[in-house]
Amino acid sequence: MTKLVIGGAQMGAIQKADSREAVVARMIDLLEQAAAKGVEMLVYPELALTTFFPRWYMEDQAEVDQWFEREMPNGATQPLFDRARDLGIAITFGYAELTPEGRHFNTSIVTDRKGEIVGKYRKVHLPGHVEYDPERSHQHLEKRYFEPGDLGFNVWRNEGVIMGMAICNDRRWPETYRVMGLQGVELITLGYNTPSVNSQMGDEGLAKRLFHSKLSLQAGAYQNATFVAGIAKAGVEDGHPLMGGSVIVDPNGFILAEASSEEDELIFAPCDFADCAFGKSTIFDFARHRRIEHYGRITSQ
Ligand code: CDT
Repeated sequence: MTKLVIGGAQMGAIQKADSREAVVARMIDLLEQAAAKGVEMLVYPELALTTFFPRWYMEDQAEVDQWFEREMPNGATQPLFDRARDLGIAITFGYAELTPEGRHFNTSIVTDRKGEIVGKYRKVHLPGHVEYDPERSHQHLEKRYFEPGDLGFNVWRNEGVIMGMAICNDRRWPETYRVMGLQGVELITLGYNTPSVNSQMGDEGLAKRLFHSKLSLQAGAYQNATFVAGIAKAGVEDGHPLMGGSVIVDPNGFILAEASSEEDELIFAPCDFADCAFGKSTIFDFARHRRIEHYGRITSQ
């Protein structure tokens, strides 16, 4: 069974005016810090290369498309792939993907330790709304700019570990974890951009939002006997705050490492993937204990 040191590269704010090159330089700095700690796989946030642009209402498609990547790697991100390969660190990060057919997805990729992309995921659960909503304190227009992912929740055997990806709002849905759990997943990586305030309930409070994030990640880990790394983009982006709270969770649901800031910050934890076996072979042995004859409503409505 494999052991890997898993790192989380929480990122602080990215302003609208920040170039891809400047952001990639920050990502490489976090990669160097990770290498110094012996990290073998590093997890970056959702939409890691840009500001969280779905907060901005745009009508001009050319303006929207400037936030999207047409290929991966590309000129701006190649230095990150090169340095990761040189350091022998597998990486996963999120970005906005514009396909050759003109389709728009909120995407993440994962590489092996040689810098080769081995998996791609496109965000399934898109929160927010399509049109400008004057009732909200801020906009969350993911449903306007992306279509729901079309690849499902796949897993890959990468560096000896069965890995899968999810993105931000996916963490709040038990189906996300279970579909990967049914494929034997041992590590789920997930990046997020979560506003610190609820656009429809201003006084909700940061503590409650952090609690719900951890509750989801920890429950998903425990109920599927898998490690989970949930990594934030945090900080104040052009006046709009995003929460931190990045965590690495073990298959018992315990937090192994947790970020303390809303800045660029490395967290890491040595993970022994043999620790997934007990839960998967006992209380969460799905083949023995699930009662799927009672689960039909989950997919029929
Ligand atoms: N990026 C993302 O999915 N954020 C959502 C915010 C939901 S509020 C519309 C999240 O679940 O954290």
